[in-house]
Amino acid sequence: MEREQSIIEMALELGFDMAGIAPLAPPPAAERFQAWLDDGHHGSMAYLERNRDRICDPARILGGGRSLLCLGLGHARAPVELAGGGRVARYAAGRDYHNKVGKLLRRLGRRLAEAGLARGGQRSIVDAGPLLERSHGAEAGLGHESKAGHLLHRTHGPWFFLAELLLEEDLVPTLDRGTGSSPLPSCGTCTACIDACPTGAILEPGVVDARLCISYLTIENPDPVPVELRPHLGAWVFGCDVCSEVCPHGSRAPDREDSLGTHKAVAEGSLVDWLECGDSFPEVFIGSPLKRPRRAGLARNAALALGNSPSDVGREALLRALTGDSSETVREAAAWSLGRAHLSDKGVPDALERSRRQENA
Ligand code: B12
Repeated sequence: MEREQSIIEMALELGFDMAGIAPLAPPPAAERFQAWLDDGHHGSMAYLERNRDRICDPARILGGGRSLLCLGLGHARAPVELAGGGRVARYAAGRDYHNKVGKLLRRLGRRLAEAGLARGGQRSIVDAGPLLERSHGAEAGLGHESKAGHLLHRTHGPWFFLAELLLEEDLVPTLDRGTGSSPLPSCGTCTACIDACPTGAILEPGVVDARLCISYLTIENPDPVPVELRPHLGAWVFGCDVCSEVCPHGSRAPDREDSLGTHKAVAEGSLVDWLECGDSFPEVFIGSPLKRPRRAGLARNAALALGNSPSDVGREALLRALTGDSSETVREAAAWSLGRAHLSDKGVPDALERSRRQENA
């Protein structure tokens, strides 16, 4: 059996849902990526700017690297909602995928080396590495680039993670060998994702302005969420799945809830718990991707979501956060939510006035 075919079969046997080979060369979308950075669409994600050169020329990541084994793992599951309200992006509801996929990648690397299929050095990357994963994934035949910027797979639609093994082995790219999965039909005239995005973050097909994307605003952005965008966050407290949910290509994706499970903080927590978790944050969210925005970021998001879906218990928690939270960003988010949803409730205008004076003192 050919070396390339054996490598791909080994990846699938180990549990990946898709695998393909691309050259370890500049990604086809390198120019689009540079333009995206130049336009400032990355917001405060400085690591993308810092890694610009390596992202555009990934051979620099592994000196002597020749090939890129691109892999995908499905993560579709039913919508995830906290008890009492608050939505979490589906990929983040369970254990941290970086750990699971990272382990799988390293195991695959070891097996390939043991079988003599990948000699020399290798490096594994999941998400955080300096690589334009979707562009390489498309080149390796895993799927088709969508108007929302996703890579769409024939079966999993947008609901899969990408990961890569950089190899020194010189391998024939999947598409050159004519064995790549047949390409998906393109988005065609469908604009469901562009139309549905609550904040208009998809500026044109394939161009997402992260600064408007709810995923960025609730996960990566350490600052206050711009006031005009807050109502559009709705119930999203971590990430957003709207552009994936409306994509017709995702409707047949197999359910993978069991793969990462549901983290206790999601299964048993509420927006109020998340707003008030305080010093227990590291313990409560251990092993979960929800740690990414840190305690104040997640509490800020919970405060805003409570303002977008008012309740009595939410109002009491917001009043406590208004004066008691150690983060100015959280206190300010609580003030906004109380002003938006509870201004006519007894005691709220006074509490807001007192806190305004305190903040200005
Ligand atoms: C930074 C980042 C973000 C940022 C910016 C997103 C963005 N669109 O650029 C924010 C925080 C907003 C984000 C959000 C999400 N992300 Co993200 N993110 C990344 C990261 C780390 C880098 C992406 C990047 O460099 N963006 C810059 C732009 C220029 O690159 P790009 O979007 O990949 O470029 C492609 C498209 O724009 C498209 N394209 C460009 N022009 C055109 C023109 C046309 C006509 C068309 C059709 C397409 C097209 O082609 C480009 C190359 O393939 C990658 C991991 C990685 N290392 O690549 C994950 C990654 C892209 N994210 C991922 C996920 C799952 C998400 C979310 C769904 C999470 C969520 N539920 O909240 C959302 C989806 C939002 C969206 N519609 O993009 C997955 C995507 C998997 C997949 N099947 O596509 C990745 C690959 C992580 C992973 N390892 O699985 N993300």
